[in-house]
Amino acid sequence: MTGLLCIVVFFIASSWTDAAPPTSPSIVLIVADDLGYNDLGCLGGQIISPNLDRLAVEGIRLTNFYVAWSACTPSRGALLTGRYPQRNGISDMIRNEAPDYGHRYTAAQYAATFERIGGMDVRESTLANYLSDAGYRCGIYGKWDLGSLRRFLPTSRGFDDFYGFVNTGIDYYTHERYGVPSMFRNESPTVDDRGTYCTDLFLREALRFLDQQPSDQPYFLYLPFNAPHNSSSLDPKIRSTIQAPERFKAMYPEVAPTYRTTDRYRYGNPATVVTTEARRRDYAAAVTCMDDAIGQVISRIESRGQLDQTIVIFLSDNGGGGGSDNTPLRGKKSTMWEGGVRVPCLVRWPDGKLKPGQVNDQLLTSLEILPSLCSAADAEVPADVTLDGFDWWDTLRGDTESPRKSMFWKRQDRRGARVDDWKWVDMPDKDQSGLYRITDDIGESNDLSQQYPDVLADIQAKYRQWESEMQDAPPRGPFRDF
Ligand SMILES: [Ca+2]
Repeated sequence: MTGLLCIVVFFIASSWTDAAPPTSPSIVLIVADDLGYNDLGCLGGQIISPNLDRLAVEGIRLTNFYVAWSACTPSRGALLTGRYPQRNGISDMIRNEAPDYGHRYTAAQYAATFERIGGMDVRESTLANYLSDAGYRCGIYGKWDLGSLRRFLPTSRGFDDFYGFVNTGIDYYTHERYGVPSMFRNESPTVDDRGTYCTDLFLREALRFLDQQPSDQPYFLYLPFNAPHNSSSLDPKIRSTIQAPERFKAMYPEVAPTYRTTDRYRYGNPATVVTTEARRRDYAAAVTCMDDAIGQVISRIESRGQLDQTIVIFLSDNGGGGGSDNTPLRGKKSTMWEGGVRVPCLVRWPDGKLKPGQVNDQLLTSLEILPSLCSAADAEVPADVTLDGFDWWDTLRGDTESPRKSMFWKRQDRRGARVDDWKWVDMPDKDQSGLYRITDDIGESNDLSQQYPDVLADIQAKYRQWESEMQDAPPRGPFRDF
């Protein structure tokens, strides 16, 4: 061995063994897809989730926590930019609707569809950009959902490493969205792992990322699972459920029958679909499998002796959909009811002086996550970037009240607002609207718009003010005309 090589080997070896721990906390941001408000053991639900329960016992559980949109894509865009969907430009879904009616694209057709060419405006910066500039190594394993062209992919948005799917939903085994392959490794599509359950793949990649991590460098591990989103398969037997491995299904009571025939299937023909009971069982199994994967990630960090220095955040990207339990909330994914936008969130960071086992009922949102993580990481957000949230650590430590007094939602014609104790919902397409004192009526059952016209007028005025602020913000693609 030459002298130079010896020195290099010695240097690498010492960086693994003797190096000082990083001075900034590492970050693990875990996102479940369409998890119900009541769907973890620690939330009182029936689903087996010992690892997430442990996060709740050792961390803080947020019970008054909202995401910025009631479905996948804009919720993730807002999470990663710290900006309202209407400000960062991802104010609707990046997807093709035709597969919902059974259409199969040819490759040439698909290449020209919005699902393929749409993406988050390249002028937007992500949490990974800021953390990367602060010296973090950034990896994402799971659902990206912010564009599949090279300029939109995670490796163009601050991440060093990516393995996952680019679309808004997939079949858990084929990794296709309605027949279209969706899995990528960095900038390249891959079908190498076709046939393997995707939660297992994201776990495999997350562990690889951790094992390759120099012990003296902080990291950002973004782990957005597909589970427990509905399977995006054209096969009605698969599409009507949430796929899960047999060993996790076996942890729940057997259900029979598993299938039924329906003449009201979306493609217009009678179809064999999964029964409601089987769907709930499969959903639960998919959540338990995800929980198991999260447990293995936590164990690996623990075995490196760095768990208490690491910030671990878990949330759902929107309210529960099919198979979920949103009790006691009204409505589900896609709606402006609490069941669409209020989600479970857990935060663990002992070194950040977060007391274990706390339940925090302050009004907080996913817009707070980027500023909080950048603050903890000492990562700089340029002054000309308008953020819609704030650093939440003092609120989580119980030192201050949440500065947030309002939150607004817009999904096409659907509008929603939370101002102080009140919530306003307006969904003309469903002929549903109302005003609720949410702090007394979490289930949105008692419409007070007749009794409190002044409150209604005030919340609507604040909504219009927010809408006009979004309209006046520097415009971003792809949905706006500018
Ligand atoms: Ca979702």
